[in-house]
Amino acid sequence: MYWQKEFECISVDELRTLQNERLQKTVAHVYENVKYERDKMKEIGIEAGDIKTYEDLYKLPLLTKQDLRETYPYGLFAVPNDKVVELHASSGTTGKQIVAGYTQKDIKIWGDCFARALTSLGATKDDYMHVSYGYGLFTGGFGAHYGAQQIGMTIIPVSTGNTQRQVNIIKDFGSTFICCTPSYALFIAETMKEMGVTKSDIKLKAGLFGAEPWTEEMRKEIEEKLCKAYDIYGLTEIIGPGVSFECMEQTGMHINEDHFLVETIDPDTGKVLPEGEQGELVFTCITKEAFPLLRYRTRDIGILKREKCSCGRTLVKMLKPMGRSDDMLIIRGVNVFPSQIESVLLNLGNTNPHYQIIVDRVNNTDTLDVNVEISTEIFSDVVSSLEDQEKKISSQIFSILGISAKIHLVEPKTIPRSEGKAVRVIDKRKLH
Ligand code: DLL
Repeated sequence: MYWQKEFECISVDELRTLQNERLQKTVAHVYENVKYERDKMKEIGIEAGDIKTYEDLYKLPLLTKQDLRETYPYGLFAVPNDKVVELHASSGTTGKQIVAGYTQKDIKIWGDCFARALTSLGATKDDYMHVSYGYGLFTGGFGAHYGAQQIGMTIIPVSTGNTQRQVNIIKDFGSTFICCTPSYALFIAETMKEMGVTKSDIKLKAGLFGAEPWTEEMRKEIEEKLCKAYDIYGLTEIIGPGVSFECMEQTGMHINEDHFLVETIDPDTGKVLPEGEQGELVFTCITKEAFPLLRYRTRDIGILKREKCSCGRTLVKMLKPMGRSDDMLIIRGVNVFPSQIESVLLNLGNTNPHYQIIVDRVNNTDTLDVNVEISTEIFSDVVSSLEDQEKKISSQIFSILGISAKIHLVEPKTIPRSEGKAVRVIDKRKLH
């Protein structure tokens, strides 16, 4: 099922024409209304009229989080305040928050983007949409809400927290779709088990999970314990959730390319890479009015795949982001993404997907410790062989990453749960 078939299944030629038209219009809008961007363009000797097609994109300067901080809070807004109907923000881990503004039209576009994700999974107005993303400045709750609202689904805006109550609501209200972070989905499943609620007691058909990286192994766990699990991606700076979404094929997320142009670049040199090569994702908004960022560097590392999808959509797919280039840990010189460690843990079975990676520096040498919860059954059964298990995990990590890690198997429920994005890494090194 499609929400806007004419755009989701558009031919590549038609798409390019549409993108070029929209790009020209947006660049002109930004050039006219955002002094900061205009100055940046002038500095390198270009003006709006120089950007005519998709191929000219590379001429535009790249925008970074630093530019957003320098213009905090409204310096990159392209419309006056009376046209802005809503603000969202992302706190990030360091520095000032990023503030994004929306006009009424931008909100409609956002809703359409999320509605495409939901309809691709078969959602209709007969469905009950359980939203456990946080409502507030975070874009998760409202993005899911606006999408479901456009479809006419029955929205249950639970937001985060009070997980037992969430389980009761899922069961009693008959939620058929759910949205939350993948780590919270597992927490809900765990709570269900404790409450004696089984999968057959609930009606969930599918969940749209995102806002943090997650692995195929984690998908398997969620599907076993809760419902079919689909990925959804986005970031506050571009629009929020719905920049791209997974269809039922589950082989990557279709980017809503009629709204957002995508490039991959080499994160070190900024050079544009050919489609299909792994690199940093860069987005350009071509329909937004209030906060239309041009060539925004996401720091997310991804791969683009343009191929015929069995769902009929022609929109390019991005493979699950492997992590962010700024979340990447460099441990004893080796680049490590937390998701690589997660894969090892979940592949081994009998560990829970609850873990924390602790990096420190002792006597000028980086140390890597991983606390991992194991299931209750295993913990009480094999206490004597815990050490063997720890060694096994450590040697797996060594064979994949080439660095040694100290593994600590810990009792179930000792690693703090998060209702939003999980905190997977504690870096105690004072390197910044
Ligand atoms: O997390 C928007 C969102 C809400 C997306 C709900 C999906 C669902 P921010 O808080 O600005 O916005 O964080 C954006 O989160 O740059 C990625 O690093 C990461 N991220 C988002 N979705 C995914 C995903 C929201 N599906 C940052 N897989 C992005 C991996 C993701 N990482």
